[in-house]
Amino acid sequence: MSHGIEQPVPLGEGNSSIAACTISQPDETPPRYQLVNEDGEYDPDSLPDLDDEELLDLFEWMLLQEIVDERMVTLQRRGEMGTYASGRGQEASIVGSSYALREEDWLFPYGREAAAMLIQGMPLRDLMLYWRGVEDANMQKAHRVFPPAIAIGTHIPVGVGYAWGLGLGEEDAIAALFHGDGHPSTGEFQSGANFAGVMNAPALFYCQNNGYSISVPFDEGQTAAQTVAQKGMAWGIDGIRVDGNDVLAVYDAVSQAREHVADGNPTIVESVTYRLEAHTTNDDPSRYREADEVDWWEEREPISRFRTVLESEGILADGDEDAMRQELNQQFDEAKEAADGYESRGIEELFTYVYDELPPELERQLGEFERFLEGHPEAHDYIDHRPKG
Ligand SMILES: Cc1ncc(C[n+]2csc(CCOP(=O)(O)OP(=O)(O)O)c2C)c(N)n1
Ligand SMILES: [Mg+2]
Repeated sequence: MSHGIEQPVPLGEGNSSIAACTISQPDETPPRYQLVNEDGEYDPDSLPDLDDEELLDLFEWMLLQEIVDERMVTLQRRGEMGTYASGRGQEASIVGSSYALREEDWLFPYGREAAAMLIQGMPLRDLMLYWRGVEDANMQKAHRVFPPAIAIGTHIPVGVGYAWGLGLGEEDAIAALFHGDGHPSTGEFQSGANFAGVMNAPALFYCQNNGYSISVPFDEGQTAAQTVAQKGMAWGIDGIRVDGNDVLAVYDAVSQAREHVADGNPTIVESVTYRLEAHTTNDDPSRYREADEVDWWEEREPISRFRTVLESEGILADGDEDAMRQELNQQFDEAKEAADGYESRGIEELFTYVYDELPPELERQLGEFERFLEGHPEAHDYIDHRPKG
C-alpha cells in the first residue's frame, strides 16, 4: 500500500503466500517462434511479406555465408588466413537477422557473422583482411559496422552507449549487438543490458544461442537459466525466442523487434541454433560433444529447410542454385585476389591505432623493435609470410 505517497519502489500487494511472492523459472521451456518446421512444412499465409526477389536474396546470402565459411577454413589450413570462426549451421540465424536491419542501423559484430557484415556493405576483401589481422580492415564506419569484439562482452556497453546516442539523434536508427550464449554471463553484458533498460536505448541484443561457448554447453556450466530471452526480465526489457534455423522466422522476429527497439524498447532476441563446425580453426569439438548430436543438427540445417520452401513456392528452379554458387565462388576468388594484393604491412601498424600521439614508452618500444629488425633481417620473412593474422 502506497498510502497515497509516491514510492521509489513499486510495492505490490501484501500476500501471505510465499509461493505467490516467488518469481520462478518457467516449468516448461518457452517455445521458439517458428514459421517453417523442421520438415519444411508451413502455412503460406503466415510467411513474412517478402517478394520473390527478396526471398532469393536471403537464400543467396545464406549460400554466401556457407561458401565463405568453408573457403576461409580451407585458406586457414593452407596458412593463408588467420584464425577463423565459422558460422556453418547458423546461416539462417546470421542472415535472417541482419537482413531485417535498416540502412541507418549500426552493427556491432562479435565475429561469427560474416554475412551480417557483408549485408551491411563491408567488402568481402576487407573481411579477409580483417581475419589476416590487418588493422585498416577494422574501420568500416562507412558501412556502419563496428570492429568485431573478440574480447567477449566488451562491445555490449559500447554498443548500448552508441545506441543511446542514436536515440538522441534525428535518425530512427538502432544498434544491433550480435553476440553468443556465453556473452550474457559477462559483467559487461549485464551492466550494458541494465543501462539499456534504464535509458531506453534503442539496442537490439541479438543472441545466437548455438549451444556452446567453446566447450561449455549452455545448460551445463553456462547459466542456471533455461533461456537467454528470459534474462531480459531482470533488466525490464523484452525477450523473444526464435528458431534460429528458420530464416523466415528469424527475419520476421527481428523485423518486429527492430521496430520495438526503435521506439525506445531495448529487446533481446534469442536465436536458437547450432554451430556445426569447430568453435574456431583452433578448436577440436570432438573432445566435448558427440557425433550423434552433430548429426541430429546436420539433418536440421537451415539451408535445406529454406530450399524446400523456395522449391514449393516455385521460386527456385533446377540449376538456379548451382549458378548462384558458381557466381558466389567467383566473388570469393576476386576478393581473395584483392586481399592478396593488399600493400605490404609495416610494423608501425602495431602501434598506430590506440593513441592519436604515441606516448613515450610506446615510442621507445617501436624504436627497439626497429633496431631488432635491423639486426635480424630474417625476421622480416616471418612478418611477411606469417598467415597474416
Ligand atoms: C573476455 C574473454 N574471455 C575469454 C575469451 C575466449 N573466448 C573466445 S569465444 C568464447 C566463447 C563465446 O561463446 P558464445 O558467446 O556462446 O559465442 P559463440 O562463440 O558460441 O558464437 C570465449 C570464452 C575471450 N575471447 N574473451
Ligand atoms: Mg555459443
